[in-house]
Amino acid sequence: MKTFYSPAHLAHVPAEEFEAGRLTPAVEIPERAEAVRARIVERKLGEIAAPAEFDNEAVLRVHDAELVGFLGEAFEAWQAAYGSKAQSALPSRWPAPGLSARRAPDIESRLGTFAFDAGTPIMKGTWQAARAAANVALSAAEAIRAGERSAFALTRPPGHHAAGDVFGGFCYLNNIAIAAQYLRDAGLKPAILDVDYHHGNGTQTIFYGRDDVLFCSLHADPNYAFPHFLGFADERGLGKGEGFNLNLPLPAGTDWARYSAALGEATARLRAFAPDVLLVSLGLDTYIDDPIARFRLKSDDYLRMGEAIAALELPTLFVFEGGYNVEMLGVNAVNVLEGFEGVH
Ligand code: OKP
Ligand code: ZN
Repeated sequence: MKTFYSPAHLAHVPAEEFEAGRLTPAVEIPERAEAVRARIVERKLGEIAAPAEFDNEAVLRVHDAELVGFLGEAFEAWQAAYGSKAQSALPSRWPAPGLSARRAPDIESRLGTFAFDAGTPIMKGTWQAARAAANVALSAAEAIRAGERSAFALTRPPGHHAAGDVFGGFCYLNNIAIAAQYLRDAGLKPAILDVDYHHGNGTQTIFYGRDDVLFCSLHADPNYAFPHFLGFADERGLGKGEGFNLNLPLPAGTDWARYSAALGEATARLRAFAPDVLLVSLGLDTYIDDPIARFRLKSDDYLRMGEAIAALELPTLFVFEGGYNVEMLGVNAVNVLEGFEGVH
């Protein structure tokens, strides 16, 4: 399987996030993608290619121009307000219901309007990294469009929490949604399967009113897990999109027995949709020793996951999302890809 990868992610180095009432060390760090890259090389999974440059048009099919413009200029505006030592733009107030999101020009107002959490810093290299990740996903999508059976977009930062007009959850641009829309615009019928531990609220929101892109997600129940405000089982889509969004929230402690049963429900829905192409939001934070999550999948389970995805017999684009146990992240991610390929 061919992997697409850009070193631009190395310049996006979050230091801290605001979590549990204090600043804690960041977990969405460059070592994550590098661990996966090293394992791909070690296992000789296939070529690792640089992405092509895509212009903003493909990004703007999914994201508002206002959000894209803001992400491109936020760091400079932050330093203009707080000085050159201020290295992480993080919001600390939001236009909650009852307040008005008028998008005043100052950086705090704009940050609070466009971000939905305080865990997603905008730093010097953030925009370049996020934009390169979109190119990585688009390049992998183009490979599939041109006839490849599978491809892996080794994207960082991740994307599935970013919606058309907001960013958060370590995500700035929704890489998988941009890739899915690109394939849709090429005349294909895409379905998205999100196996990250966290609900892909951004991806859901982007396609919620549509019947031409199916979104299926297995994730930690938002009653106890991030992103808290979306991902419930009764969210089934809106208008003509009704029935084209499937959420399968799962309890803390979910192991492979429980997980694979839910995966079976998702694959049944995917089959019924009869897509031309499958896109997988590949998060590995379902791992038993993930530092921020509460599922109990083991490394071998990821081989089974890859096999279950391969059984759909669709051209498949894997897009990297979360997973924070850096030591096992490469093994777990590549296990899914090797399980898919039947090499193990
Ligand atoms: C991004 B991806 C919980 C921390 C919550 C945001 C998590 C974003 C996960 N202790 N911070 O879906 O892996
Ligand atoms: Zn996650």
